[in-house]
Amino acid sequence: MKTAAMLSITMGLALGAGVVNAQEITLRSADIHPDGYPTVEAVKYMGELVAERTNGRIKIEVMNNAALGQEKDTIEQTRFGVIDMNRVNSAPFNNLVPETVVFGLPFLFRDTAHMHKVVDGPIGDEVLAAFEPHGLVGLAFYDSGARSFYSTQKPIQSLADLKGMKVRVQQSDLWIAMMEAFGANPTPMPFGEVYSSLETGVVDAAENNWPSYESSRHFEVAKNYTLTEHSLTPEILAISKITWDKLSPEDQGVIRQAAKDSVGKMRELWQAREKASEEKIRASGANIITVDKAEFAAAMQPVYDRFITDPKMKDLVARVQAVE
Ligand code: GTR
Repeated sequence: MKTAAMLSITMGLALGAGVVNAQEITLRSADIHPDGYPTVEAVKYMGELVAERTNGRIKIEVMNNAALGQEKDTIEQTRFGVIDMNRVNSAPFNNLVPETVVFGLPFLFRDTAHMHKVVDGPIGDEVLAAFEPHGLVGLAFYDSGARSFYSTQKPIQSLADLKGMKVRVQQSDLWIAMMEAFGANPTPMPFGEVYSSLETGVVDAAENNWPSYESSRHFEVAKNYTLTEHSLTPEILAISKITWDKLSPEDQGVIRQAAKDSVGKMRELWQAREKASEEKIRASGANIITVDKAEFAAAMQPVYDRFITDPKMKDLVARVQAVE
C-alpha cells in the first residue's frame, strides 16, 4: 500500500515540479547555452543562493545545452509546468507577451547603461509582471549585449547589402518585421539549426551578440561580422506559474530575491565573456566591419509603426526613451 509520502513523490514527479517530499524541492531550469555561458552560470549561482537560504531544502538544477529542447518548445513546457524555470531571450516571448516587444525594438536603448536603468526600475517590473496572465512569472532580466549581423559570403557593409539576403531570425513577429524593414528575407528558426543552415546555404546570414556568435561556432562558418548593434534585447528568467503556485509565499520570496541577486553576478560574467569572445573571434581572422548605424536605424520606422500602435505600448516606449 502506498503511504502518503510515496504518493506525494509520484505526484510531484508527474507534475514535473520534482518535489521529492513535502519539504525538499528541486526546480529544473532550461537553457540552450553550454556550461560556462553567463546565463547558465548565473542560474547556477542563483541556485547556490537559494540552497544557502533554505538550508539545502530548495535546489535548482540547470538543464542546459538545450537538453530540454529549443526555446519555443521549452516555453510551452514551462507554461504547462513540465519545466519549472526557463532562461530564454525575450524574442521568443514576443508573440505571447506583447510588452516584451518594447525591449527588443531596434535602436531603442541608447546603450547598456540605459537598458540597465530601464530593466532595473519600475518599467522592468511592469514587463516582468506582464508574464503572469500567460502562465509564467517573470523573475529577472539578464544581459544579452548588442546583436549584430554575420554573413557567410557577402560582407554587409551598408544597408543596401542586406537587400534580399536570407537572414535567420528568432521566432518572433517583431524580428521578422525588423528583417523585412532592413530589406532582408527573414527565415525564422530555432538557434540549434542556425549552424547547419549557414553551412549549407539555407541562410546567408544571422545575427547575434559576441558570446553567442562565438559559443555556437557560427563565426567559423560566417566570418563577416558587421557591428550594426541593432538591438540590446535582454534575456528573461521566468518560472512556471504552476510551479510558483505550489510554493509557499516565503519560498516565493526566496526565489524572487535570489533571481534579483543573481543579476549583478550575471553582469560581471557577461562583461568578461563578451570581451573574451570578441578577442577569440578577432584572433580567428574574422572580418569585423563597422558601419554607419544611423542608416540602419533610419530604416526601422515601419517596425515602430506596426508594433507600437495602442496607447499603452506608445506610453511604454515613451517612458523607456525618457529614462536618462
Ligand atoms: C542568444 C540568446 C538565446 C537565443 C539566441 C538566438 O543571444 O541568449 O536565448 O535567443 O540568441 O538567437 O536564438
